[in-house]
Amino acid sequence: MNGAKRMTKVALITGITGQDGSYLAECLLSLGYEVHGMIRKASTFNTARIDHLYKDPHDPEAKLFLHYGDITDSASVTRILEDVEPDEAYNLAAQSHVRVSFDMPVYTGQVSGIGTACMLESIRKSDINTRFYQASSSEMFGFSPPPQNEQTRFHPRSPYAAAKIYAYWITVNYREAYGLHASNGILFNHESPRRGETFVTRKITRAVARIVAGTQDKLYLGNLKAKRDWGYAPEYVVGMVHILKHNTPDDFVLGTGTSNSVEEFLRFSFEYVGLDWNDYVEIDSRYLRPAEVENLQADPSKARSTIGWNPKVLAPELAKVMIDCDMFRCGLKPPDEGREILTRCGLDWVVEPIKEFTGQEVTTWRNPT
Ligand code: NAP
Ligand code: G4F
Repeated sequence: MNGAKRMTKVALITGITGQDGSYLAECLLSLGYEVHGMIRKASTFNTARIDHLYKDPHDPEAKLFLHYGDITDSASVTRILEDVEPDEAYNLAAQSHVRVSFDMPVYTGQVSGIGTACMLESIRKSDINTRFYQASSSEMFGFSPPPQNEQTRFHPRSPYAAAKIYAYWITVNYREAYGLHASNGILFNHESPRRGETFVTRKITRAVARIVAGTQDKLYLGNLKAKRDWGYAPEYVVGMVHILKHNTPDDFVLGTGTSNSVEEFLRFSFEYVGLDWNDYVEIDSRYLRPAEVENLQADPSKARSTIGWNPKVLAPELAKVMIDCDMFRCGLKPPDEGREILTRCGLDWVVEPIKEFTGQEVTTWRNPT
């Protein structure tokens, strides 16, 4: 059986090419794990966020291994699980864009909902001793008023949220029915310089950099009144690891406990570079959603008291970290307060793999836990 015969811990990450997958891979590698990731076959390269971690598998130093698969293809899921025999499996794969889920409701259900059942059933059948993490979402709370915690009623407002609620409950079900060590991390929004460009924070910070660079005039957005509990993604992947280290499988809300509107995020992003957002932002109804989640704010007290997880970076600082990085990417000299913020928060182990940002070719991490 896995685990008993190995000295090195082995982790499998689905969604390793995404924002969280890349930070989680770095985090686990820095903790000495051998990390395996499922990647999708695409006609173009989709590994930009993890390229700096990859070494040829023939290199004796290689600790990161990639496997082609798809979370909806149970044959590939089973093959990878049986080959890797992970001690820990982190299921981060998803169609994760809420607005897009209204355009692709069936596909979103297959990937973000049924995909989780594929993983769990493969683990159960193969009898591998694996701790399982499911990337659940605060979006599941939907209409329920804040603060939201593990007891708050789910009321989905999108096909994405409905799919994630299925995934949440199938994870609980496999824990209760088969005794799997299966846990849900119910994560509130978390962002970073690696955030996809179509999520609102990155859309804003990228636009700020481009406006300063003179390559963009306007920023078109949807609902500015919606409020979110925005945290810093590298802190959340440490939370994921803590959730699986906890000997009792359980469900945990991770969030900062604070909340800001999109309009507030706009204000402090533009103010960081001395601009007024009102001069640049226009509303475009194509970015409105058929149903909206208006107000998310975590009550993370269970995670704080049970697994000792306590995030430090709040939205105004997060915006600065992201803008610094987006300005470097545009070839600009940013205000550069981000680095100091991360050091003050004890997060100087996170270094973006952007040569201009760090002066280094690759990410270097200290042990993050
Ligand atoms: P992301 O950047 O969109 O990454 C999603 C990952 O899933 C990518 O690696 C993507 O691969 C992969 N994927 C998509 N469809 C797949 C399929 N059919 N088979 C295998 N892999 C597939 O998302 P993220 O922000 O890192 O979030 C990670 C997870 O946490 C997601 O499940 C998301 O729903 C959940 N979550 C995120 C937040 C947040 O604020 N970030 C909050 C709560 C929950 P490609 O690169 O090939 O597209
Ligand atoms: O950045 P968003 O697209 O994130 P959203 O919908 O909250 O979802 C993210 O967080 C979830 C956790 O709660 C994750 F589960 C999910 O995978 C994803 O990571 O939108 C945030 C808010 C929304 O209210 C949206 O209506 O910003 C509003 N918004 C306003 N204008 C916009 C825009 N969102 C986007 N993406 N683009 C706009 O132009």
